[in-house]
Amino acid sequence: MSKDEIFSEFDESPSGFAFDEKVAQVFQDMIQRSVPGYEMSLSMITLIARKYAKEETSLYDLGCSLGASSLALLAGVKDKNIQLVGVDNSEPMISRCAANLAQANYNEWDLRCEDILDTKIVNASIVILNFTLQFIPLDRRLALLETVYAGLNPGGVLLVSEKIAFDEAGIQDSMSELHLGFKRAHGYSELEISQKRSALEDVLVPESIEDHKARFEQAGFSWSARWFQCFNFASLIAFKE
Ligand code: GEK
Repeated sequence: MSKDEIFSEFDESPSGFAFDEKVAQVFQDMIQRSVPGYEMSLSMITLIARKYAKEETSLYDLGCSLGASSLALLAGVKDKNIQLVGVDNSEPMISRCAANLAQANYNEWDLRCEDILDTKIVNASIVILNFTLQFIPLDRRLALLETVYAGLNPGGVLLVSEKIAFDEAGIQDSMSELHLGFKRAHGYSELEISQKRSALEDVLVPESIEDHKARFEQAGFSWSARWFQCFNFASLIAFKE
């Protein structure tokens, strides 16, 4: 696994964060060292897939990156006749994802390099947005969830993992500090942390759990619940009756 050192040198003319070749190359290391609970959430996705994936349906991984969440889903449905649809608008991510799925011996998949806002969802039993919704402009998020809801079969679920925000300033500060501690403990320097934070400003926009739950309801989901949280990162499930 290549080490993420993208923000280690001082950049005099910084630009916004992009999922380009450089990021794709080190992405596995970057997400593991930046997102507390990431590995644990992937292993739970396998268990959730085991329960909710239905025969002869599709599973959609929206913002699939290198395929870690796709592989987690597929590990839960080995004995079922399921099609995986992986979508990402970064070509360097999608081409590596294809190689990773092939290496894991999964053949029944359809990988698309497209904007998830254009993805047609059909006959789905699970749709997953694993740390992807946070990159979608706020005013497009409801329409995306409505499309997901329409494409899910009854009994289907949407899984969403996100960086989250807190309404109370004290909690927000504490959770941000704990997240900083996590990054430091994983070897990121103060320069790397601050340069990445600036690059992600206005690119990654977190919302509160309450806002996510309200949007799920607005999109039509019957219930939703948080099934995992580590500091300011959480995973939710929303159910279509
Ligand atoms: C994992 N799920 O390892 N359309 C398509 N893809 C997009 C869009 C968009 N509009 N916006 C962002 N992406 C993965 C991790 S990463 C999370 C997902 C992170 C893609 C983007 O190219 C990137 O690959 C992914 O969403 C987000 O579980 O970087 O924190």
